[in-house]
Parts: sequence; C-alpha cells; structure tokens
Amino acid sequence: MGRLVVISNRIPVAGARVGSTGGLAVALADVLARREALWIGWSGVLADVPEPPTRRRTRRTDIVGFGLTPEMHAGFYSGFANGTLWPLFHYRLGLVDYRRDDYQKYLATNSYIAEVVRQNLRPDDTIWVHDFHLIPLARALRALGIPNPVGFFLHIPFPAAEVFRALPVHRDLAEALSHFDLVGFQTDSCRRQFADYAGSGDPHAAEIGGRRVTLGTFPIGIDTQRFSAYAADGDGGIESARLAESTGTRALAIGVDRLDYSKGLPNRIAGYGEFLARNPDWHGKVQYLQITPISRGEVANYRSMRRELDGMAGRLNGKYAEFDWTPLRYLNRGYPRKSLAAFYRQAHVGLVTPLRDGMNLVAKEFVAAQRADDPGVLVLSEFAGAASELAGALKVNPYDVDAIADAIGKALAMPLDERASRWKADFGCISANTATAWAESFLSALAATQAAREPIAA
Ligand code: GDG
Repeated sequence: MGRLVVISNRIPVAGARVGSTGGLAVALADVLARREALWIGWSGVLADVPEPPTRRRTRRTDIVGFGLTPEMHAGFYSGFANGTLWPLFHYRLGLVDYRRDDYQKYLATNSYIAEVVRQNLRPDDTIWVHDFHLIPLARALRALGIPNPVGFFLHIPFPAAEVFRALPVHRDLAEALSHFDLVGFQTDSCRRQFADYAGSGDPHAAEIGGRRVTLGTFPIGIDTQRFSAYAADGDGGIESARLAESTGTRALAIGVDRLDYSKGLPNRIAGYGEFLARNPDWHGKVQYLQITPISRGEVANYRSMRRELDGMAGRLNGKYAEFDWTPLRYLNRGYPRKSLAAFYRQAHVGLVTPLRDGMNLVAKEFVAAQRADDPGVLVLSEFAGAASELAGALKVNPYDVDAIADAIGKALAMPLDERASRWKADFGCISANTATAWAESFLSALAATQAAREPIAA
C-alpha cells in the first residue's frame, strides 16, 4: 500500500506526539499508526522570504512544514479563508469581507503548497486534503501533472446554493472542487446542497466543467473509548478535584468552544440569563462554566465579539451573583484534554448551541464523558452537524433565547430514567461512528473512485 499524504492548513504541533493533540491529529491517529504517512501543512513561521520546508518524523509519519510570507498569510488565511469562506459557509453573509486580491492570494498560496506537495510525493501515494483553506489544491496539483488520487473533506458546513452564490467567485471555487476524485461532507444535507448547487440530479455525484466528482457523507467522530477512559480515570487530577470542590452541591452546566461567532455564545449566555430570570428557585443552586479559548485574535470580527461577551458575562454576574455564588464562570483559556473530559463528566448539562457548525466534536465528547448510571443531558443546536446523529440530545433552535432557557430548565429537572435512555442512544452512536471509522470510510470511498476508473482487465 502506498503512503497516505495528509494536507491541512497546519501541521501537528512540534513536540506533541501525533494523536496527542486536538482535532484532526486525534481523528487520524489510528489510521496514521497503521500505514506510512506524510503530513504537509504550514509550519506557523512567517518571513518575507518563505522559510524552506522543514521535515521531522513522528512514529510512521513524516511531517513537512512550509513557511509563508506575511502577505500570503494575510490574503490566504485571514483574508479569503477566515474573512470570506468561514462566515459565508456559516450563513453569516453580513460578516463576509470579500476582496478580489485576497482570492488571488488564496489561489497563489494553494499553487505554492501544490509545489511543496510535488517535491515530496511518490507515484503510489494517496492524497487527502482537509478543509476550506485548500479547496483549489487538487486543481493546482493536476496543473503540475500529478495524477495521484486526491480526496477532500470539508469540516465546516456547505451552505444552501443561494447562500453559496453570494460568493463572487462561486463558479471558480466549485470548478476547483471538481478536480478532486472525492469530496466528503459532514452531513447528507451539506452534500445535497452542493449537488443542488451543481444542478446534479444525483446527490452522490456532480458534473462541473465536464468533470465528474463523487460526493459522500462522512460524519467525523472522536476516539470515544479513549475519551471515556480519560473522563472515568479522573485523570483531570487536581483541576477536576478543584472544580468539584468549588461547585459543591450545585448543579453544573458546561460549555466548551473556541471564541468564534459561529458558536452562538451571546445567545447561549442570554438563554442562561433568561433561565435565571424565570427561575429564582435555581438561584444559588446552579453554576455555568464556559471555557472559551481565544482563536483568530487577529481578525477584527473576533476582537469585537470578545468585547461583547466580556460585557454580557459581566452584566449577568453583576445582576445575579451573590457574595457566595457566581452564576457564570466565563474563562478565556484552555485546559488539557484530560481535564476537559473530567469537567464534562461532572456536568449535569452540556450546552452546545452553535448557530451553525459542521459537526461539533464537543457534543460527542460530552456524551463520551458521562457516567452510564447518572448521565448529564446534552442541549444541542439543531444547526450543528452532530444533531443529525445524536437523537437523544435536547434539540434547540439557537436563535430562540427562550427555547435555550426552556431546555436548560428541562435538562436540570430531567428524571434519571429519561437521562439514561437518551444518553444510551447517543453513546451507542458515537461508539459505532468513531474517528477511525470516519477516516477508514473516507479512504475506502476514495479507493473505490479509483477502482471505478481503472479499465476492466480482459
Ligand atoms: C471544525 C468545525 C468540526 C476546545 N477548547 C479546548 C479544547 N477544545 C477542543 C474540543 C474539541 C475541539 O477543540 C473543537 O472542535 P469542534 O468540532 O467543537 O469545533 P471547531 O474547532 O470549529 O472544528 C467543526 C470539526 O472541525 C472537526 O471536523 O466538528 O464543526 O467547525 O475537540 O474539545 N481542547 C483542549 N482544551 C480546551 O480548552 N485540550
């Protein structure tokens, strides 16, 4: 079997074992342990002349990091990827800041990355490209004459066709996607929306510019067994014990999100405020812990959202706190994964209310971390990809602050038998559809596109 070549915006952090850090590295850990692999991404270094690619090896994976110039980074990453595609694909048209020049830099940076790939590629490699930063990469690879199988997975939503058409370069971007052999989405609805945009009668394929691309649904999962073990081991250690001590006999609600406008944090805090306004009996008896590490601090929208949330959290506590009770603990810092797992396990309610989310792994981690004999309740936005899988969660429309307040009340009052049966359904789902199952099903679908292409031997 040839190598697996993974290409993502960032490479795993140096010093951390592949599989020990968050996100993609965790999702791919098992697959990368089983075969030779190469991982290519930005090293994190910016210089006026891009730093030549560096190489290191972790277990069976070679990791190649390339440098970028500040101009490339501003146009490609902060500009087109995070300033245009991210808000557009999350249905936030008002936040889209499109510039032609950023798009040119996005295309040029993808061509530059294709050249780095070419220099490191072998003829029997299979290439797997991740996420919205790298949509034009297959086209750039084909322009260099690279014939290897190339698959693409979109971690964020693909929007409704009418929303996608608001992008001035929608045609070119869709044409770029058609150069992949397989395009994977988190949900059936995202896949159908792309097929609909492409005018395809077949929701599993699209024909654009004379090329036929296979479409598939591959909902990303977590390493459920390992995450449950983290939670059960109490490996969160001192931090977990301190949380338990400081919460005491109060009910705990928890939220864990990057500071991002897609996560619906203002509505969630407003929903909790509404719950407190309506339920004086719960004053002093419930505590909401919101862990919100800062992300993309260089993008203006993110700075203003941070100020808004600081104000909301301060006002809520100012209104309701007592000398011996702080209703909301709002933190702009991160915690080790093991501590998070132990925190989720202590919580009676998990609040996952994004306005739009490709999947949302926090929802799955919350379920994985619960005790079978006394599980907490997941309150989940109907606009998270995870909602199509987690049938046991209490679904809310995150634009409806009153509905969030209702769901918090319902979750806190839910009897054990209902909590247990809802949790059991969701735990079964995340135990079957793990990160490894996700990666394997994507890669076997990609292999199938190649088999379909090969001429049948006489
Ligand atoms: C994109 C899509 C899709 C958060 N705070 C801490 C921490 N985290 C970890 C969580 C979780 C991960 O970060 C966040 O993943 P999400 O899925 O919730 O969201 P995005 O970052 O927006 O990810 C999303 C995902 O890609 C995968 O395809 O699900 O829809 O937007 O694992 O636990 N981890 C640690 N400390 C923290 O404080 N260690």
